[in-house]
This record gives sequence, C-alpha cells and structure tokens, in this order.
Amino acid sequence: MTLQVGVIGTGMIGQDHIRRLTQVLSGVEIVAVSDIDRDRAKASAPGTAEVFDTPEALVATDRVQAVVICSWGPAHEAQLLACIAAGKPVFCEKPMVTSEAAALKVMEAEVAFGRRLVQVGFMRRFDADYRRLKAVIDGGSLGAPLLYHSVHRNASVPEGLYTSEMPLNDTLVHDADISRWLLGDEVTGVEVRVPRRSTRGKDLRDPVFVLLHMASGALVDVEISVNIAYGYDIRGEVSCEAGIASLPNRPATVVSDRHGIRQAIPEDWRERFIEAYDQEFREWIAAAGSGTATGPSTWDGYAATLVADAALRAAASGGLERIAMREKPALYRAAAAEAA
Ligand code: NAD
Ligand code: ISE
Repeated sequence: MTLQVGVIGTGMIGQDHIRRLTQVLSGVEIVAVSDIDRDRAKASAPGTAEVFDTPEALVATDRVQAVVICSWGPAHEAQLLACIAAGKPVFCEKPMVTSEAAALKVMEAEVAFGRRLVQVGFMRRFDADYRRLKAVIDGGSLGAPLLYHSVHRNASVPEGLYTSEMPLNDTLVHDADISRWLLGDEVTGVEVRVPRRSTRGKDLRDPVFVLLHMASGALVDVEISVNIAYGYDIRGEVSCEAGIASLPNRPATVVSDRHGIRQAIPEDWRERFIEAYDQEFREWIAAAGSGTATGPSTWDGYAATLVADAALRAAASGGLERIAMREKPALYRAAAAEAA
C-alpha cells in the first residue's frame, strides 16, 4: 500500500523531506502541499500534488492519509491539533510546540483520541552513531553513565529568522531529547551560562553553555554555538563509571594534498544527518501506514519543551531552574515499554 501524504511548510527542511519522500524512500506518495507562501508551495509540489491554500484544508482532504509538518515552531500547535482531530498520523518537525501550555493541549488531545498519532522530528534517535552509542551504554559494560558532554555547533543560522531565544528553545531541544534517550533519564533542572559573545552572532546570545541536571544525578553539559563558521559539528561523549563512549567524528572524507591532511566537515544538518532523516521517515511510513506513530512521541516533545522553557528562565535568572513534569500518561508508558 502507498501512503498518501500531505506536507505543510515547504521551506528548507520541507523541501529536503519532499526530496527524500519522492526520490529516496518507497511506499509513499506526496499528494498535497501547503505553505503560507503559496508560490513556494507551488514550486516545491512534486508531480501531481495539489497545492492547498490552508493547512486545515490539506489535513481535511480525503486524499491525505498522513501529514508531515515542516512549518515554523509556533505554527505546529494548531496544525497538530487539526491532524489529531482528523485522526491522521502526523510527523512534526521539532520543536513540537513552543510552550508548555501548547504541549499539554496536544498531549491531552492525543490521549483523548486513544492512540499515538504524533511523531516528533528528533532525528538523532535514528542516527546509526547515536544508536551504537546507546547500545554500549545500555549494555552496561561501562557501568552507570555519570556525565554526558554534548557539542552542537552550526556554521551559521538564517539572519532575521533565527532569533535570540532560539539557541535555547529551538536548537537545545535536540540535546535535551538525545540526553533523555541516551541516558534513559529525565531532566529535572537547567542552568545556563552565557560566556563572551561571538561578534559573528550579531544580536544573538551565542554561544551558550547549558547544564542539564538529570533525575539520576547525572549531569549533561551542552555547548551551543550557532555561528561558528567552520561547519556543522555535532559531538557527544558519555563518561561512565568504568570508561567512556563517544560518537565518532564524521563524516570523514580525508583529503591529502600539498597543504597537508584534512577531513571534510558537514556544512549543515542536511548533510550530517542525511541517513538519520531517511531512517526516521522509513520508520514513520511503516507506522503511519498502520494508523499510528513510532519513535519520539508527544511526551518527548513535551519534555523537550519544558527544558527549553526552563533554559530561557535560567538565562534570565542566572540560577538553577527546576522542571516539574506531569505524570506520564499510560499511552506513552506503553510506547516506551515496546521500544525497550
Ligand atoms: P524555513 O523558514 O526554511 O521554512 C518554513 C516554511 O514554513 C516556510 O516556507 C514558511 O512560509 C512556512 N510556514 C510558516 N508558517 C506556516 C503556516 N502557519 N502554515 C504553512 N506554512 C507555514 O524553516 P526550516 O528550516 O525549513 O524549518 C522548519 C521547521 O523544521 C522548524 O520547526 C525547524 O526547527 C525544523 N527543523 C528541523 C531540523 C532538524 O534537524 N530536525 C532542521 C531544520 C529545521
Ligand atoms: C535546526 O532547526 C535544526 O533542527 C538543526 O538540527 C539544528 O542543529 C539547528 O541548530 C536548528 O536551527
């Protein structure tokens, strides 16, 4: 069976996901697109896909069986709620939403529906390097994880569109999610330090140094730099009781010439995580075809939103900002047990 998909938001990542859904993966067809910029939607529409004037009309049409949301974060809440109301599986790019109140609304709607429909775009969980790192930690040979060092560097971010809050409520959500997943833990508190600013960051708070306090007592430090020029560099190292486990440096085309030996560094997330996005959608297509979702859930989107909110408070207060999570609904407890 071919899954008929509608894509909302046809900007940078929307176009990249349209490419993989039409040129890389099978069992899927894009039948509809929508963007507030109608011309962009029209230019990105593959084959015979219909261009819809509103996301609501795209979600409502019978032709669309499942939805991919790639619009800006603040637009996700209404679009997710429309998909849940229509009972349609939906892949939503991170951040799932941009406030705790919105996360709770989406979670309550999905719980009331009674089945998982939402998959959040935390693609690192589908990356082979991160999966191998998790297997080592879960295997237990190194003992308990005590510290995780996460480095998240972007060569640049779009000026004007990427605002001062975004290192903490748009970029940090990846590190928050992968820390919870790798360590099998929850974040209970957040501290933020803002060092000397990079002059390349203009008005941005850049870089930032974040400390996540985990329920087990483990600590996670995160460097976020969003204008570091030299490339897109993602690193991770877990210090455990009896050893360390790290992500490899990659990708690693080695160039040797008269200037010496150099390794290429990815330009941005599209290159670094290309296989992870492919795998994330492979698994989504299979789940959505059965009317549900897999991987990062609304609960995970909610957890990341709480970290983002706490990080913004911590940047303002300079202190440790605590996080209080709701009790995990049975819908997500069941999903976690299946994934284990
Ligand atoms: P972008 O600005 O290039 O594209 C966003 C598109 O959404 C634009 O075309 C815009 O017109 C459209 N849009 C905005 N609001 C809309 C609405 N209400 N209805 C319909 N269309 C709307 O941004 P982008 O870089 O493609 O990012 C889009 C989303 O994907 C963001 O949430 C971002 O955080 C996320 N993202 C995730 C990753 C990842 O690694 N998982 C990477 C990049 C972006
Ligand atoms: C972007 O939206 C992403 O999600 C990338 O993975 C991240 O590295 C980048 O900082 C964000 O702006």
